[in-house]
Amino acid sequence: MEENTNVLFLEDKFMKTFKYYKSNKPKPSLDNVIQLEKCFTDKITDVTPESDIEDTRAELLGLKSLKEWKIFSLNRHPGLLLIRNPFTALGQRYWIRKCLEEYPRKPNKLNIDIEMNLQDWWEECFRNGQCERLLQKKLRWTTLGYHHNWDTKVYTEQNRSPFPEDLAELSDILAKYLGCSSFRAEAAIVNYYHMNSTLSAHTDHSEINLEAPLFSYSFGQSAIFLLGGKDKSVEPSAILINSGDIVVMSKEARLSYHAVPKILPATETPWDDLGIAKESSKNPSFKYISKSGEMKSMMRKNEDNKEWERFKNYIQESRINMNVRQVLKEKQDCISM
Ligand SMILES: O=C(O)CCC(=O)C(=O)O
Repeated sequence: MEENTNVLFLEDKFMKTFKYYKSNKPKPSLDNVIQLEKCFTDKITDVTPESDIEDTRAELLGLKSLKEWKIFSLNRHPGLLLIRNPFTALGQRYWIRKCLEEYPRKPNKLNIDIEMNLQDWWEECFRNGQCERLLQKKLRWTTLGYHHNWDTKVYTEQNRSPFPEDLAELSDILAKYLGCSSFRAEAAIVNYYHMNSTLSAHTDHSEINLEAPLFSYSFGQSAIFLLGGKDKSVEPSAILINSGDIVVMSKEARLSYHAVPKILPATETPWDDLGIAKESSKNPSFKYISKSGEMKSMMRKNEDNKEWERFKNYIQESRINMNVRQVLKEKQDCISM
């Protein structure tokens, strides 16, 4: 009898913290939330990357110089890395726009597919010249590459679309920088959150390759991200994730429980701080991007505030998270039946 009570009590810890941060009345205290701005906390440690060689692709993918990146690890969670917004303002605009305008197009899969089959959700949202707020708010996720099957949790070759070249390139830069050069971006979930959205506790274990890291990029409004352990009995750490921050889940942390109990209004809007962007003279050789000429103009297109307005309106009340995974083992090139 006593044993049973114990088990129940232990299993409750993740949920208890989740409920605490989810609550609106009373509002949770943020005193124990790890904030990267307050780097003096004893809960995190600065990390020096494997290599400090500049990657010529970074600027064209909307990243700051690798020398400016700030990386931290969490003392309680080996394998978890946090990178504090390495994106330029134009870079943030580029990725936000991609997640809204391009990634939700067919053949990619959307949560709303069961209700309506839209070729182009973003275009449909503006079909009558005005913004269809209801339709906009309905989109909660899009899957890219190998599509995550939410029921079976099994990836298959039949349920696969081309993975976006730009997102593969971005993840390749990050992987190389962190010393995981064999990483291949093969599947992604793009999550769309509104101010009252949450994501419940789960682990990401559907990939065949669970040794490869998972890269999670966030834009827009802020969030409290909970990271626990292998089971829900481990009390999770709460981390504040701001626009542009990257979470890397590797090693022990790759299979840890995590969740998003709360979206918080962003105190800064780094996608607005354009400054004067200089024309890039770099002509890097990309690994995945085939139309490299288009990359520059796609990036600069968002300098025009009129062009950017619709995306700005969306992101000032929402958060977008793209999390990228490798599905196959290093020497595997497809999923066998
Ligand atoms: O939104 C986030 O930060 C986390 C998303 C996530 O955990 C997932 O899609 O598996």
